Amino acid sequence: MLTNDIQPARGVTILTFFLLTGVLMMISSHSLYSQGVRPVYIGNNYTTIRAGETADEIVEKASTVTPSANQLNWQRLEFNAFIHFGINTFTGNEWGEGNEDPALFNPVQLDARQWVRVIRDAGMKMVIITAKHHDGFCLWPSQFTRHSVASAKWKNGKGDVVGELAAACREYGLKFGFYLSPWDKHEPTYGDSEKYNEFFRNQLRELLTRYGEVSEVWFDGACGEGPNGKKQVYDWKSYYALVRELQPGAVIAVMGPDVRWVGTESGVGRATEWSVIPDLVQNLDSAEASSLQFPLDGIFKGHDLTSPDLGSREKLKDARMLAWYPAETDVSIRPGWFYHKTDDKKVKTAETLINIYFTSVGMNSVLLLNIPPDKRGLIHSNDIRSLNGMKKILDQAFKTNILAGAAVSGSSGSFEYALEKPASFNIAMIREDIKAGQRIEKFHLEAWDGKAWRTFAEGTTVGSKRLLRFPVMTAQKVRLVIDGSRSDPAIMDFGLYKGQGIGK
Ligand code: FUL
Repeated sequence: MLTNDIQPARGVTILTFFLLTGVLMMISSHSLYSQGVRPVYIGNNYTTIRAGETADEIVEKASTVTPSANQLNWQRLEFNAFIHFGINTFTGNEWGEGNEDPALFNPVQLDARQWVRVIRDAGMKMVIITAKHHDGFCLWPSQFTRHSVASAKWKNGKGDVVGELAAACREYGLKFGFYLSPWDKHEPTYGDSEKYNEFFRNQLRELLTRYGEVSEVWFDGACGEGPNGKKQVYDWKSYYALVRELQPGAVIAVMGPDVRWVGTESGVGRATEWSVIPDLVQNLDSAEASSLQFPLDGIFKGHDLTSPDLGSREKLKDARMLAWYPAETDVSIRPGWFYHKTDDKKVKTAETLINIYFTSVGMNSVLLLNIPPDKRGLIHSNDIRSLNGMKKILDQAFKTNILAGAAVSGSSGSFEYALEKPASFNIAMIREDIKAGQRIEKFHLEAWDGKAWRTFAEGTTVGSKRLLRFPVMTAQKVRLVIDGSRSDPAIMDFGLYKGQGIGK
């Protein structure tokens, strides 16, 4: 019935158990559902707090905020690729000046199909490319500037990197997205706010209409002075409106209301990561919060949310509004975002990538791993080696859920699993059914040692996915105990695995 739920549940699911045994389902309904039958999942990703609501009522309310359909589809992708590629690849810069000669751009062996194959084989589901970085050089032939591939030596100015990548994504069944830097150090109108906003919307429209389906639009917040010494004032609302009109299934990330930057570029997310965040808006009373489908667009105010605690009870108690605003963890496989030959020996190892996977995907976040193609226009073999190594470890680790087929019993806060014989494991995976909201605040895992229950792992939030690593345990009976929850927990999946080379 929920057509946007694209991920089949794995292993033994607690929800299934409750349905089968007739125990009362623990998911409370929320306002949109109660209005009648809906053919598709819509979500309820925004709510306001009325004067006089108590701290406990606000917490209860937070547990009923759910992802929008776009946010849910995005969250289920789990692991995506970032591609930083452009004039910097040829100058050796991380940030260009905007005055680089476009003729320098000449990736003679460029093969976007190789990128997508490498990315697909590593288990990633979407590719997001820097269509334009801060230097203003466009990887597609924009009709609004000459500072693009159209002025490059590559393919005598007839090439289109964005087009080749979008086609390769379609061919291999991956989603496609783009990063577009509003800050443009080349464009002469930058700083002349109205003129530049028009220019930016024109470029955005090209990208949203020429390349088929777009699943994520990534707006960077960096904003410098224009050549006239004036600071550009971005018209975010008009950018969002264009994305919604032309690609209504895309999420708008970072300087946008759908997806939040996790706050670091290290690959390490928060051990306590709430997807429901208070007070993202500039003016709650604004009448512009009117779009039923995208209620935040008119009032959202983009800013970095980097503090370690964004959504605890303490943060919620004075909230005026609450929204589902999930984290994306962007990190590069190399020291920089762009390719530099001098970094060839500094590519992150498979083991480091595994750690990053556990501290991002395993901490209620989507991982956006940057893999910058080199000057040839290919992903370097050192990067491929690390990615393949990582994939091998992940495939082995998550192949067998030792709880599959186990007998389950329990009550609302404790779920016990009895295996046919003792088994060993060193990873736990827990997933909440976020279509019902994020609720769990604290949990622990116990194993029966023949005489007593012994705690072997614990955590705080769960959300879309929580992964825990611990020294190898052997047991025949284990249980998951929920120690704190904002309302009745709705757990979709619980699994135990034995992984080799998973680190920690
Ligand atoms: C930042 C940019 O300044 C970096 O160059 C990079 O693109 C990163 C993903 O976002 O804001």
